[in-house]
Amino acid sequence: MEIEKLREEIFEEFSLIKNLSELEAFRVKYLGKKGLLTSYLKELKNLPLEERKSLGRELNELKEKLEELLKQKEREILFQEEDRELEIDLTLTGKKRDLGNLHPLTQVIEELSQIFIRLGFEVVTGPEIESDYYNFTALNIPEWHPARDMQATFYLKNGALLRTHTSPMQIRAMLERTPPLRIIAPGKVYRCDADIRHSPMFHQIEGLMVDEEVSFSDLKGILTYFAQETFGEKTKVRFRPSYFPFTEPSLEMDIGCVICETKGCRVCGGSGWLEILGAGMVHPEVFKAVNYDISKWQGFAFGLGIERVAMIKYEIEDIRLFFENHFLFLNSFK
Ligand code: 2NL
Repeated sequence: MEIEKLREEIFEEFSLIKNLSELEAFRVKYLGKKGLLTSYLKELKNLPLEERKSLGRELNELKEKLEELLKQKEREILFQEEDRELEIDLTLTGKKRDLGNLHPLTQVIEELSQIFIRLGFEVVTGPEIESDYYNFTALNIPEWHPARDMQATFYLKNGALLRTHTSPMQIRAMLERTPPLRIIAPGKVYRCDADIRHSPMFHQIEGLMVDEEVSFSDLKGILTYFAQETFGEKTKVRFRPSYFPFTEPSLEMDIGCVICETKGCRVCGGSGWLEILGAGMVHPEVFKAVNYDISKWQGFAFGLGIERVAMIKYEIEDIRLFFENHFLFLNSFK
């Protein structure tokens, strides 16, 4: 047997190994239990002593060398495979991800809140499940009032209810603080009602200002400023006398129709005006309920529906669009 030739052949074959399975086949072929080198080594005992010595040394050296080379090769192949997995094509274009946006009603709540924050009002929020006392009694809403009816208000089994306006939050805030105060209370409210203009859940912002000298003209000035910030500086406003149990005197504010500018059209039903909010001077009975001295403190309050403002601002005809969450509708408020 020519050991030189064998070595050359083995190394030649070794250099062609490309992957782990070829590597394993090679190892079995030469170094396995029945491998070529293994059987040569076993046959050494049949040779004369001199030959056995020199050939034995050479075969063992070859075996050790191969074992070392195989270990090295295995590591090389594993590294290559890892590299291939990590390969990144830096010339690829990036993945475009759609950005989300706030719900249109959330956007309107934030916009209106900002207007009042600029005027020194603070935002307060609180529970949607309320007691009869905070939602009605403290607000001077009498027992016989239709709002207290089962048909108008959602009652819970334990006698609590879903707030029908955000006023109870104003009561809570007045009890927690001492005047002077300026607060707005935005949030969800609930009424037993559903058609194209009513949703059983909708949103309100109420405002309340209490100080030693707060007049009806302060109220009119602030509401006019609010209307012009929200609908444009040329927006006309008008005030009509009205009635709420918790204010006296009370008023409602209209704005000149945003479509026809008071000429009369389909949107304003031909009147030229759109109802925006209700307001008034806080009723003495409400101040008594929170232990404010009515000979010292006066205040005004107002309340408006967020959906209504959003529908006028964005010319939306059906309130249900806000709650159906169609992608095309929501995406148009980016
Ligand atoms: C409307 C009318 C209004 C109030 C809400 C209020 C709250 C307290 C005391 C007095 Cl704690 N008033 N809130 C006053 C007048 C009108 O809302 O049409 N809202 C949609």
